[in-house]
Amino acid sequence: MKLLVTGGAGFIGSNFILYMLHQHPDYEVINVDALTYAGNLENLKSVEDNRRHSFVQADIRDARAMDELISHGINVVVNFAAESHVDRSILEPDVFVKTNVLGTQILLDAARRHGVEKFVQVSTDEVYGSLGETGLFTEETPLAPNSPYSASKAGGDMLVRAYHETFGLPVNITRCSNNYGPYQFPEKLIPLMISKALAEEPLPIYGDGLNIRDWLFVEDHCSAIDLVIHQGRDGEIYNIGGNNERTNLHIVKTILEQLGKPESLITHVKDRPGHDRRYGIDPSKTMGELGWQPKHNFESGIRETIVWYLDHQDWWTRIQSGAYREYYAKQYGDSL
Ligand code: NAD
Ligand code: TDX
Repeated sequence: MKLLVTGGAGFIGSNFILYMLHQHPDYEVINVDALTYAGNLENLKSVEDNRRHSFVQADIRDARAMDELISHGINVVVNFAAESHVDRSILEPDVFVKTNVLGTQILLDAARRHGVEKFVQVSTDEVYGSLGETGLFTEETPLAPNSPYSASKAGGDMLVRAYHETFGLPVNITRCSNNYGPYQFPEKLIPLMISKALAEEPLPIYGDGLNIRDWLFVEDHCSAIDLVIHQGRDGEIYNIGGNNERTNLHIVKTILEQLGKPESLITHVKDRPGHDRRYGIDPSKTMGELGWQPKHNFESGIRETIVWYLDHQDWWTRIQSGAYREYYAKQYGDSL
């Protein structure tokens, strides 16, 4: 089996490549990534010499490059490549549409031309919008994206659906809740707060901090995608989540407590515009049809993650360089 993994130098993509190479000793993985600010080949250092993994630096918006790559006997495409950070989509929506919508369409076209056996679109619960105090997102929940990021992911999903209906391309869409774990870029809530707490800098909580996210350890997301590749019924959507709803304040207090830092570091800042209040995934279809079960509970997963960031300070301090600082200057100006 030959897999093309897009965005394989990012957080989830790199965890997925490590997982698949380990899980399937006869699979070959071709990793295509443009190496934007979020792509980091250091994540894949442990498979540098593995002959079943190869890396190609290219952009999914480059139709010629994607066609050439997929023409070489690719069985499965798993599309992780995306602009993934909601706050950046508020500052600069344009690249989100280009990569997440147009890039997806370019991949779909190449997959169709070369008859791939499965195209898996890695999407997000954010396409469903925001929940009230009760209820969960099912695969039938209408799409109601609220940020340029989630709107662009919903646009990509719609094209995936259309290529199945119109051209019979064998596709699946997975919609996962918030991931955490090793190699997550330190702009996302958990690694950002770990790095701020260690530096004893203010921890910026948007609004009242009572927004709820449904957290899943990244390896559990990878195992679900593996099952979707092999057992997903063509054209179906699969929601992925581990029933771990927590408020942002709870997450931040857990991190501070485990690092032995004071809660006085918590600083409430201006709320994110269009900030979704609550996400919660109903994973019963994925569990029932594919037999998926997450292995990590949140308490042990967050402990493991904090230890990983403590042990890999080099990894994230190197990232927090020039371009990272420029982004925060735009995001907060002088207010923090
Ligand atoms: P990430 O930002 O860490 O990684 C994205 C990767 O895509 C990077 O390596 C980047 O270089 C690459 N990339 C960006 N634009 C590209 C382009 N035009 N061509 C080729 N490569 C490009 O993101 P992540 O958190 O690993 O998310 C991966 C996927 O999973 C995304 O599609 C995201 O929407 C989805 N997702 C993420 C989460 C989460 O909690 N992080 C949850 C659900 C779904
Ligand atoms: O500094 C912060 N302060 C804060 O209060 C940051 C970065 C975030 N937050 C809040 C906003 C959210 O309610 O924490 C929550 C989580 O924020 P992010 O880590 O930015 O994640 P989120 O916006 O929920 O989106 C994530 O999950 C779904 C990923 O970034 C997406 O790619 C994925 O689709």
